[in-house]
Amino acid sequence: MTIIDELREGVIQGQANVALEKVKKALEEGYAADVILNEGLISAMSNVGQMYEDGVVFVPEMLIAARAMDKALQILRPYLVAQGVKPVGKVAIGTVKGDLHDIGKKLVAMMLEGSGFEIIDLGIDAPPEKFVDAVQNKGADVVALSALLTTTMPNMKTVVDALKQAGVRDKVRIIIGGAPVNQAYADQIGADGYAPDASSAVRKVREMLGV
Ligand code: B12
Repeated sequence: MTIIDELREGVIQGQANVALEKVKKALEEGYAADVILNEGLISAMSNVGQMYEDGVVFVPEMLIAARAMDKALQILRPYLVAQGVKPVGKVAIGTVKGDLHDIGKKLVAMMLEGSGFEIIDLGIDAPPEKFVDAVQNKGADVVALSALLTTTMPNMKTVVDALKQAGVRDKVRIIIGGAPVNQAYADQIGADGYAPDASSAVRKVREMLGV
């Protein structure tokens, strides 16, 4: 078993301290940061995503694995920057105005980050202007909207409309998610797509950007 295999296993098992230690060791052994990212962290998270889809693990295990990945990524990030590894795309993600639920949104953000995307986290209760700003001034390629309440779902459409009004709708792909929404709702409000969970969100965003 190589150090990369051990790292992958640590993330899959959600052992943050193991993941941290293995990333450090892999760097000491001379592995390039992008190899550690792709063959260790990203590979582990896509494994976890698949296990979730297959019903082998559930939300808590996925969250714990995502946290382990996140910790390991904090060590790796400066090395990735130094190596000039470019993110595969930039995603601005937020829970729409009026809505304070953030567990699902965080999970989606972590899985996307674990898959090589740069994340602009706009937080909870995010007004449309924040999404517009992320596209206009921060170079977001994708806007990802989360809502958990039937009463805040309409605020997703408000964001789509605000992006249109600001003249940037064509520059960006929009994906929505959260328990009360579905593909039909995405179509209805003029979003580009919907995903039911974090691992399919990664697949959908990749598909949208062709990466
Ligand atoms: C935890 C929780 C809370 C916590 C939130 C804490 C936090 N930091 O997030 C607290 C206690 C604060 C809370 C408050 C409220 N809540 Co609440 N809450 C929940 C609960 C139990 C779990 C939500 C959750 O975290 N699930 C786990 C995550 C992992 O799943 P998820 O959010 O669905 O996310 C996944 C997918 O949906 C998807 N996804 C999510 N976002 C996105 C985004 C994109 C772009 C994509 C692609 C995918 C995606 O991927 C995620 C990962 O797989 C749900 C019940 C439930 N079973 O869903 C009720 C629930 C959502 N809450 C509800 C209600 C009513 C409220 C309150 C109004 C209660 C009150 N009277 O005060 C307030 C509203 C506050 C507000 N303004 O937002 C209702 C909503 C009913 C409705 N039809 O609108 C629910 C359904 C409970 C119920 N059965 O009544 N809540």
